[in-house]
Amino acid sequence: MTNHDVTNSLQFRKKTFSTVWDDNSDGVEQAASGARALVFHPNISYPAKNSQRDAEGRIAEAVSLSAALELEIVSAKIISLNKIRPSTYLGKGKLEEIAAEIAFHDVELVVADCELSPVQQRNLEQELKVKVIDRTGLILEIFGERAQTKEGVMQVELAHLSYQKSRLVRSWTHLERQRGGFGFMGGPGERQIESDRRLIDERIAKIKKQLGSVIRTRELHRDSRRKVPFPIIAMVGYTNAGKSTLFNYLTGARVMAEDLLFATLDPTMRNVDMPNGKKAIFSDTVGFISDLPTHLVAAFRATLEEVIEADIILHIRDISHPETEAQKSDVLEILNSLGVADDKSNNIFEVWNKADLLDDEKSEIYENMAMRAENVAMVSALTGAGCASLLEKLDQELAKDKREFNLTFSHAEGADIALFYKYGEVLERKDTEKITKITVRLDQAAIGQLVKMGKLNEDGRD
Ligand SMILES: Nc1nc2c(ncn2[C@@H]2O[C@H](COP(=O)(O)OP(=O)(O)OP(=O)(O)O)[C@@H](O)[C@H]2O)c(=O)[nH]1
Ligand SMILES: [Mg+2]
Repeated sequence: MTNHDVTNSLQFRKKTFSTVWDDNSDGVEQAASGARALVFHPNISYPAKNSQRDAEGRIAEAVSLSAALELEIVSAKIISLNKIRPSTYLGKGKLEEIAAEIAFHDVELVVADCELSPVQQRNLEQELKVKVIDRTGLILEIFGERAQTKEGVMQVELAHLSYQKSRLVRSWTHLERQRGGFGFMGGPGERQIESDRRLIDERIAKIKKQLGSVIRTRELHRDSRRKVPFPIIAMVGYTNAGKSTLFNYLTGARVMAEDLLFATLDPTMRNVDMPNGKKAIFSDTVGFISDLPTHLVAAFRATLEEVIEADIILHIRDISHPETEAQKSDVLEILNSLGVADDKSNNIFEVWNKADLLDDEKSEIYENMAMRAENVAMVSALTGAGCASLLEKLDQELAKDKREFNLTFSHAEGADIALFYKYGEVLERKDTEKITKITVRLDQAAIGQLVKMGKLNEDGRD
């Protein structure tokens, strides 16, 4: 096989199970959507992990993830385990139980809500005689389906490749299957692994280079945004928290908002007219999830860079979700790992969304808490309740690092006055026959720009 062939076969194909399915593309399409799936979540008694979540919540999330791929879930199970078997993950008894379910429900695919080693995946497939996909594989597939922009597609492919690379160890791999090999007959030889790894590395390097130029374009855009000094408000949050719904409500955009995990992948930005008469740029982006594969976080770093630069990080939470606290810690953990923020960061503002779903009692409790907290607003993105007050609070928040200047202009300086109107918030204006005096509130970005233009110095104007 030539280099070219393998590189092509590695190309991330939309709407396919490229990690788990054979190379029969026709069958792939069919199997991917509507495949009859069994989903299981292993509940491991030791070590107790992530105690904030219970197994019920976990399996519910795994089912939602599977539904996001349009699988037909015919069975969802919590499987209690004392320990993980290195070879098959599950013990013999559990395997038999699952095999019986597979036969009974005519299952075509097993979704394991955990991380499987390549060997475990292979052995499970051999034992159960159906395809097996783990959590990372599942999320990668969803991302692959959602990616719309060139950048999104590249990022997902990058994530996919590093995932594949990490699995090229003494095991049968997708690559080998695609080669038309008899995957179940044993692993590829060392030389084969080496050459696969090299091909993947080459492809990774190529994508990184392409992504690099996208990132530079993005930086140019960001620079030009800085020249129009509107503050940037980056929306982050757990998947399905309602980011896109809120974004659409505030901006009048029509980003896909659905009861679907990872409905949004590619970032979108839009202006919002704030109550103070100025604009702010809101950005909607990919949602987070617990145990987000590190490959994915890394691949989406460039996208999330907007978040790093944001004036305010707007953390949208589904306050009606039974695991809203666990989701919050997951989001903070990911922000932390990206070097964006931690729970002490003072530019995080929480939006408690889906307030309409709370019962009266909870609603009152949360409302009181939100009122006392400085950086919290309770809203319903669906009905719009609380959104006006959210924007007011964001205005106040943005005003925090602003400074007020009292400036005097001659009548010949009309253009300069207009400039201050554009860049800042004119709080007061007095016109006399000879001069105009204004009090203007400027944020740091605007001050920087105006100083650069020679229209302002730290004490005001010359
Ligand atoms: N009842 C109610 N439902 C809401 C509210 N906000 C969002 N939803 C619903 O929650 C689901 C998810 O909303 P999205 O806006 O797509 O969520 P998201 O955070 O953008 O999700 P991802 O893009 O998947 O990360 C949709 O079915 C929305 O209609 C709300 O305030 N109240
Ligand atoms: Mg969304």
